[in-house]
Amino acid sequence: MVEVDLEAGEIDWEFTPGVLTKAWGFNGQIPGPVIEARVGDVLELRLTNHLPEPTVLHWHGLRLPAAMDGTDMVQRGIKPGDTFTYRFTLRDAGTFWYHPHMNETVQLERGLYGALIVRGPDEPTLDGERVLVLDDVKLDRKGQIKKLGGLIEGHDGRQGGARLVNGKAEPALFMAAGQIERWRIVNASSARYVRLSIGGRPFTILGTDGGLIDAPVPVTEVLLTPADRVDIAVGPFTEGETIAVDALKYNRMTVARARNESFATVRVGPPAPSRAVIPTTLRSIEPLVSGPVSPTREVHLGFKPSLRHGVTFVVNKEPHHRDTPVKVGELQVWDVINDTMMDHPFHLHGFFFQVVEVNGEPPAFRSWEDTINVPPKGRVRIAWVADDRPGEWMYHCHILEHHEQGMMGHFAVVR
Ligand SMILES: [Cu+2]
Repeated sequence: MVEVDLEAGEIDWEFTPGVLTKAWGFNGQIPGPVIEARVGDVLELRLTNHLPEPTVLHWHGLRLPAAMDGTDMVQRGIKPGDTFTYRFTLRDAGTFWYHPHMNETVQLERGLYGALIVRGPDEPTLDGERVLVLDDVKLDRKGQIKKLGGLIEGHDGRQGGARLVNGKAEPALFMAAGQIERWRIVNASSARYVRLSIGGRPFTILGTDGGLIDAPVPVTEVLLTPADRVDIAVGPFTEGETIAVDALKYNRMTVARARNESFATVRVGPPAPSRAVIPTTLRSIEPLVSGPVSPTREVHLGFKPSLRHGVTFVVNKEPHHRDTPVKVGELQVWDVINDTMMDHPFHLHGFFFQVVEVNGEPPAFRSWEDTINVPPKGRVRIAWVADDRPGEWMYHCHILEHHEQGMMGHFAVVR
């Protein structure tokens, strides 16, 4: 059993050196503490709310009972001063995260989020591991969190100028020469897409949302939408090198123009021996779908005119769409169709899916995901099977402003 006490409350936090910002954190820090456990452990987490408003805690990516999913569908908000205990078994290895699922555009922007690491029996051996939680925050001239809102923010989602790694703006990361590290990366941004580059150097994808992928994939960049996770093997580098960890320009068709931006710098120190071994097979992932298949439903991500926002974001033409039930054990093949001219990260609660096709093409590798980018006017086919966890579940765009406006669907899983 892993027991954790979390207290959500107001804190003064130094996002940028020398400036104290009024923010919200778990246990006085941003991000909240990294929760570490092993597959099969029971997590018992007592959350005490010292915020001036109610909150609930969602366990992003975890296969848990519906009642523990931490949304306003399955639980009442935890009132200021109250404590709620979340208790569930950690069934899968991977890099997950926790964040409020209430007034998210405020609660996440102010700093309420943290990583949850679950280790399996067969993890690859690397020389070190770091958890890097990426975020951005929009500060005013006094270094305080800027008031939320406005038409552009409602459309683009909120993107801030201060780019944070583990709650600090553009930090230096110190690494020994000659070593290969495992970086577990979480994108906790409200809306920012991070097209991650490590000085243009090659690195290796080991895992995504739902843990290890089937085989390591060498790349020079990887796209993390809001809520995405990726595990990568980084290095080896040479003593004295300075390497930029950047988000390369990614045009997700926003009003604001995309550009290259820095998140951190790697400074390479004296060499240390390496014992890193990355096996050629990481895990066996059986495909849920082989050959031609027709979708069992379509989920249309769209927009509608709105007086308040200019446009408002919806699913199947309605905000907070009520979708049809999903039967336990029945193969789901969903076509998630983007009817808009901008990208949307689609997130399914409580269950992993496989990506079958993106715009008709199979994905580059086999993986389990809970969040996938749906390109403008694009179509992503996913496959998944609900295991026996009936209850109320949901899916939504993970650009928090779009989610808030109603780009989401509720559905029941039934026996
Ligand atoms: Cu969206």
